Amino acid sequence: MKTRRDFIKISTLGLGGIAAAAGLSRIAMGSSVVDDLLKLGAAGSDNLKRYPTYCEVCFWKCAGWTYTDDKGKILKVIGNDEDPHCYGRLCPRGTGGIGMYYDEDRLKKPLIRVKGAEGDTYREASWEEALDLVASKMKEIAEKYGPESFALFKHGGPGVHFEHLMSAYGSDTSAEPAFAQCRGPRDIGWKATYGAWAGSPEPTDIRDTKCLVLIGSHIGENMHNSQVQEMSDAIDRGATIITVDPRFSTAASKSKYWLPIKPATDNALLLAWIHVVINEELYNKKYVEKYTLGFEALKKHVEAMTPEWAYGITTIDPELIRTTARAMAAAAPAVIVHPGRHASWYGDDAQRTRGIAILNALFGSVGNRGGFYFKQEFKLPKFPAPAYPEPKWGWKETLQGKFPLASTGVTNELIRASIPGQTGEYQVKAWFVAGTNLPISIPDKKSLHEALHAIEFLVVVDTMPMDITGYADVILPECTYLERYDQIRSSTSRIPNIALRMPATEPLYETKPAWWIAKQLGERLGLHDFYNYNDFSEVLDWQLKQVGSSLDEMKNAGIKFFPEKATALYLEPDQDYTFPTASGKIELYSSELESLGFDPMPVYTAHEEPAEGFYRLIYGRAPMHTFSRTANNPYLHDLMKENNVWVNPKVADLLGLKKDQMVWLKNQDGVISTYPVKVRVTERIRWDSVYMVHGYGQTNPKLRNAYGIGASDTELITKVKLDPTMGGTGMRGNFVTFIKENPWKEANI
Ligand code: MGD
Ligand code: SF4
Repeated sequence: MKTRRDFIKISTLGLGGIAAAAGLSRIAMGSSVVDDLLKLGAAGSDNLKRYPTYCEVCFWKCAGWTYTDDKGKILKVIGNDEDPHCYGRLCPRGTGGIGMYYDEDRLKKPLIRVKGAEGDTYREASWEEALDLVASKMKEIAEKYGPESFALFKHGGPGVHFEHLMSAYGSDTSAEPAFAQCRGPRDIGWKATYGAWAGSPEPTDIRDTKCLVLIGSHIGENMHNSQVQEMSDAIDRGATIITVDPRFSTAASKSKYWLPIKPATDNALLLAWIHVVINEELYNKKYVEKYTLGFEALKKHVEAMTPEWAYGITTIDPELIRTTARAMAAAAPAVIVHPGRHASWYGDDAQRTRGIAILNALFGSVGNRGGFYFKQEFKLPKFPAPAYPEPKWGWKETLQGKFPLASTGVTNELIRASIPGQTGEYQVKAWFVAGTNLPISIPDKKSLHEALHAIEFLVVVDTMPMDITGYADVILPECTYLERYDQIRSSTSRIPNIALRMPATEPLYETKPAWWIAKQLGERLGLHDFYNYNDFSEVLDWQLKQVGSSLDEMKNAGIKFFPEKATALYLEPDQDYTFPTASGKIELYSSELESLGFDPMPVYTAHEEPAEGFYRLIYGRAPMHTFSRTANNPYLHDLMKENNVWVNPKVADLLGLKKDQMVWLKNQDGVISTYPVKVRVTERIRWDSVYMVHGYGQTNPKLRNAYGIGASDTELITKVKLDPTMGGTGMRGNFVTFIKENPWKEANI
């Protein structure tokens, strides 16, 4: 049955034919995008103007300079030499960020859904009409159900502007996938141990480390800039790299030790490592005694968790477990067992991070050079505005008492709260979506579709006609990060610093910045007091002046450093230090977890195994793409057009699969990938698993580069294991098999 919100094609009404504005069209196939961009940028560089920005292509937020020629045409974006996020060099994605600006498929005008007997389409609208419609719907929903039932899903730059709008309107029913689909479980596990989130960027002192342990965190493919640069330096300095991954990843290829672990068994390896470190007395006795709580309980807990025990679970040779534990200890405290980033794998992910956090504590790496530094941050004062109204309920109530450690909205639970009858009185009725492509980023498509079908109104703010826009009632086109002001970046680092993003040129087409869209809506809702300025540059200038800077200064410098806070980066020998946990100590044994009914120390739980003929689906990143946001970027698309599915040669032989053969993947619930994907036969993946890069398989034909190319991992993730501590969606318990003949022949896909 077709539903009102079935995915529809965006109407072609008036949308085609606008060529890339400034003649910087598609770079020839096979050329190096970075070289070409630099050549373009170098031409006539005497007349170039530069404007500070920070990158939006991923969330490392590297600061850089956007260069334009004398006609205002954007030529290149390069790193800011002073910036500790990038050390003057953007990654390929950041360099190709101008492809977001030049993408001919960009959203260009506001669009409003039009119902029709043949199916729905979209028509172009003026900003006036589109904003009036959204504001009137917001008023209607607030009157009928209360503002709390209007939920915000957000991610990235636009998020903060719509968060302000929704808070002023009376709703804190909001969430972003960076929590429950990404690093939430990690941050909760870290907090239970050290009292604070690991955060972003993670305070890993890779620059000075002697040993870096990557357990499912594939730095190098997940191109977090300064981490990659520091890791490369560390390798040159002879640091030991240990990589635990069922796949011979790029990081594994640079490692002294590769532990090709059986997927879903990492907790057993961590516990065995802890066992060795304690049993062989390799731990930092002074540190453990001074700063930790629960050592004796931990010792007892891991007594039987020998490398031999772990071997039966992980398939890792016990001697290799011992050797790597000793290598870490030899480097301690300059050792980093990396906390990872995308951590929502198996549903016991906060506990896996606890294992990682505990191991670091035994080595004394937190607060020591070459381990983890105490992060420094600089907070700007908030621009004056009235207090937000107190919502009657919000994201927390939608959890209905579950997930007690969730400290921010849980996307999947807001989706559930949008399906009638699921959360009683806490019923979400409408969505505001900004900067997140939910159909590609949230697993369990069935629930997502049920929710999309049930809600009364959906407004999407995006730069591109991504899959989510196809469900919207109103689409509002935001300009790209190169064409707008946004909030000041004030992320954590070794030295407190801030960075400015400002427009390098006028927005193309009829696109507008998020701050402008939010302000326009706020004013239509009568929330004038929350928008006491004409232009967002006034907000930034006011904030900067409170801390002794100004917009003019930041326009010239791009980035500014402030003196270190009272807390130094590292502990002094024998220094007293209070960690922000309830006990003031690093909690090897967590009474908080225990009091909430969770294991106070991490345990190994066996996870479901694939049925015969099925292989565990694991997914990850490529250095030239970020999730789905770069899929259509002309420059980055040229660098990597499609994903492929990695298959071990033994499996390929068994099933008669050949290199580059197109296959469809079918999961344990009978869901078949919409599009086929090429087979890559490689020893670099274990026989029991297959691997693919996330972000492909876009279904909107308006994305002319990305449409129908590669397979979507998300659509095959129909089963999720929720982390009971915080609601994260463990996504790696799905299994696939191969289909060689087109299963969609009759459907003509
Ligand atoms: P994207 O798919 O890149 O990631 O989830 P999302 O943030 O949803 O979608 C970003 C959307 O923002 C796109 O529609 C893009 O066009 C839009 N956009 C980009 N720039 C702007 C802008 O300046 N303004 C506006 N308004 N919109 C913009 C990421 C999430 O996905 C995360 S953080 C992780 S770690 C998870 N990874 C992951 C995975 O690896 N596999 C699977 N299956 N699911 C995953 N989900 C999670
Ligand atoms: Fe941009 Fe690359 Fe930095 Fe991410 S790591 S913010 S994509 S330059």
